[in-house]
Amino acid sequence: MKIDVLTLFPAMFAGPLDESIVKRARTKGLLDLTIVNLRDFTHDRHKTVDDRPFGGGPGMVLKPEPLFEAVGALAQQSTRVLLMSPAGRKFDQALARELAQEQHLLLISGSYEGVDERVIETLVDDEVSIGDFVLTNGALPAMVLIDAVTRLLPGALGDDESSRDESFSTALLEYPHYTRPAEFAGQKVPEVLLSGNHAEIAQWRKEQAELRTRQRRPDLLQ
Ligand code: 4GS
Repeated sequence: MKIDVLTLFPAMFAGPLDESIVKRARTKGLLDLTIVNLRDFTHDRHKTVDDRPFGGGPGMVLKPEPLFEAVGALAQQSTRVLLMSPAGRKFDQALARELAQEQHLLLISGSYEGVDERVIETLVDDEVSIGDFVLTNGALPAMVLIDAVTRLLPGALGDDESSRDESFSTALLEYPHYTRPAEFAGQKVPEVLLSGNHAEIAQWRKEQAELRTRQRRPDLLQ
């Protein structure tokens, strides 16, 4: 899969995408990721990407010209162009699975008050929100999306990492996990986990996952 990101803050992307599973997916050639500076698509001396909103009001708006030029240069017929925005479709595991099927994603990481509406109408296939809160720009949402999508690419997870994902653990919250020591600061690990009875352990974990989901996230059971 190829993912291009258009951003005003390319330096924000150094780090999160150079570690762990995303790093390995890139090294293996499963993910071809390019961070592109939107300012590279300006032509004036000041590399202007934004301007004041028509009609007045606070904040600045991303100008259409650099975005039209950038998307024109980077997108193919098959490219899915996504704008990270709180006004978008809520990002969830189902959307991550859908996007993991695409050949090419072009993520526009919004900034400031917003993006000229003509960009959204003409260039953007979907707006995507990572949740109902306001961030300073769309770089973190883009990285969240890339992380969730990359781990779904075939071959991205090791056997150990992926087998767990197959089970009910995606539809329900995870059961509680414990490791050694069997007693820590007076708190004991549930006896069943030390029993060696794999059928009973599986049953206990299933019950715990269902209990937790009912108590904490009943919406997941709807
Ligand atoms: C989100 C979000 C976001 C909104 C960008 C204010 C700068 C900012 N983008 N999911 N302007 N939540 N974007 O907060 O996607």
